[in-house]
Amino acid sequence: PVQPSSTYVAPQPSTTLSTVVVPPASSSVAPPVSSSAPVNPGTCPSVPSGLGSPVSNQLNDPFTFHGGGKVTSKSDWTCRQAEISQLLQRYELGTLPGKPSSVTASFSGSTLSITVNDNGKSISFSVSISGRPSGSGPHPAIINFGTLGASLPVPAGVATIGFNNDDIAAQQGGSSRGQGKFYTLYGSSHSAGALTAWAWGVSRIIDALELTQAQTGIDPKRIGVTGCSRNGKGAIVAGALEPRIALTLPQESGAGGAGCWRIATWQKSQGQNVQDSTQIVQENVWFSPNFNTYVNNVNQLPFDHHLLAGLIAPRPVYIMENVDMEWLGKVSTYGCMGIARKQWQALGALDKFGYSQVGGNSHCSFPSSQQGSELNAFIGKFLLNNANAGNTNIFRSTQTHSSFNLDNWSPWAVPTLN
Ligand code: MCU
Repeated sequence: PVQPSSTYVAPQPSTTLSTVVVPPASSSVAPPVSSSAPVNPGTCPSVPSGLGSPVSNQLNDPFTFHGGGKVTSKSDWTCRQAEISQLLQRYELGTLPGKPSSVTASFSGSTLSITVNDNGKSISFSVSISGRPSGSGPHPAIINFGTLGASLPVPAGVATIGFNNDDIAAQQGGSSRGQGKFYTLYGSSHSAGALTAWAWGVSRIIDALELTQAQTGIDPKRIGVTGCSRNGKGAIVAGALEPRIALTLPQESGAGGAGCWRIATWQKSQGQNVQDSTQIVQENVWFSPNFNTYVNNVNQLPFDHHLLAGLIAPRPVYIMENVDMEWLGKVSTYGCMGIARKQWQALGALDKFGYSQVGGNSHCSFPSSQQGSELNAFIGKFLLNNANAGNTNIFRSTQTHSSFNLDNWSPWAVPTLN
């Protein structure tokens, strides 16, 4: 039987209190990295409007604000994350809309149906929840980008939520720009690229899980997100833009995901056949059209993807890459994530950062060498609440990468943030 719908209605100035369903506590706290949070919560420094000085042959300093001040505390870090989110949205990803005016959800069989009203329009989409553990729970779940099962093995005790991300924003080459339900709500010329639109969709799934917890048995505070390749780019961006994601698991996301633009450009100058910013915007609509202005001069960007990953810190992340895939940036993901890791280091959270690069497997077929002591440790510890699930401080590649020096590319100091 169809369960009764639950509705979250964001407080509107004109809405009387009696019609407002109070949002769950978790969503009433302004998330630090979403654009639905105030641009400058509290006492954060204002974000200068310009690009700032170019940064060449190194990655931008996570611990210096765009305006020049130093990040010296955890509360500074929260401000810096809000700033980085804003800069990424401005120059690369496009704008992430804030919380919609209403989200309604119902659960029937294994289908969670979600209706979103915003901007005077309405859309509906649904996700399937498979592998729900027996027992009342609540149980953790992993949102998988794509309609089929996850490319990685989801262990028992964890449900899988199949998210048809292409339904929210198409990714069928340049001519698919502005197609999908996100653009039905916000207009086909909205600045958001597909990655941002998908992150918005993930947020709506979590809104719906918060509303239907009694029916689904899924714990909205223990939600992981995964996807492989282009959908791995989606997973890392969702983890970055949605602070309610408890575990981010991007698989072989490569260029535009765990890779850094500057490192790919440098690899290309060394004659390597790696996907770079100039090529990626011609292949597909993952990024905002705003990004086109910068793809020929990525040194101008006040960020790179180590800072995209840093929006997740100190939440847990486990990044899987393939050492055989030069096109996907075997060096650019190694370097980018090796430097991203310093943000977890500054926060005393190295046990929540994993980067693992192995080979011998074809693209998106999960290698068993990453399963027992790595993936299962992350899922066990951070979704199944098993503190003894294993070591989750991982940084490894089966290749030496002697041509790339992590410290030369990150000459800035790493503070201890308290
Ligand atoms: C790794 O993601 C992409 C890559 O960016 C593209 O250049 C390539 O065409 O496709 C990859 C992918 O999504 O493979 C399924």
